[in-house]
Amino acid sequence: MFTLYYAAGASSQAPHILLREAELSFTLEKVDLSTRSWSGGDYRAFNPKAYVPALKLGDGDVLTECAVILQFIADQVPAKQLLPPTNTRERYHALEWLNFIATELHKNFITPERHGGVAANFLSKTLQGQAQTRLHVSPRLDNVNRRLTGASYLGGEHFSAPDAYLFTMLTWARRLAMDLSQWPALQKFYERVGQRPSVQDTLRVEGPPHALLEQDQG
Ligand SMILES: N[C@@H](CCC(=O)N[C@@H](CS)C(=O)NCC(=O)O)C(=O)O
Repeated sequence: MFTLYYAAGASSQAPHILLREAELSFTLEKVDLSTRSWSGGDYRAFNPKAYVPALKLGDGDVLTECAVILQFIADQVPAKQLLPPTNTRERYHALEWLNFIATELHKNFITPERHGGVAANFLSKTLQGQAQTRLHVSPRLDNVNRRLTGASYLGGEHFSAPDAYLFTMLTWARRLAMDLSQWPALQKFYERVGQRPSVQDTLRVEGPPHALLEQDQG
């Protein structure tokens, strides 16, 4: 049994989707990132990095870092091919995507602003910060759009772990008012993946993310 520590609409959405794709048994613990607390008290006492996702394993061990948690989940159920087998060229290309999404998309979505002096990984809540984010992220989305032109998923025709991560990044793009129709393959991917039962269940269970308003400096 696994426990996923998450916040609505945060990067933890990707492992949430993948746990459902994997049909693994898991429970959810919601973390309030503004107060860094959860039903068990101070979240930092549980995860000193203070961010989500974190995945608690059956033996009490805790895994962090989204791209690694996704690999762990996929490797629990090899038959579902949520990642290609190890030591294959396809596996390395899948890892290439996980790394690209983590370092080129995820990190570039995170604002350099520091909210109220608190160093935290959040999307920008100011119009200026959001404009800067769009500038950084757009050329990276061009690259993903190129890959998806003529392919249904990042690995080809089969949904796999990087697709869950990319989907979450595209929800962020939309929250930052980026019009996905400028990337036709990305737009189709977003609609295709958004129809998966795992994604619909995840979105329903998590509920809406915090709104990003200029005046909301939380
Ligand atoms: N390096 C981490 C970053 C995770 C991250 O940015 N989490 C954000 C939500 S998407 C968060 O929890 N921010 C709150 C904070 O930094 O205090 C990963 O790849 O998992």
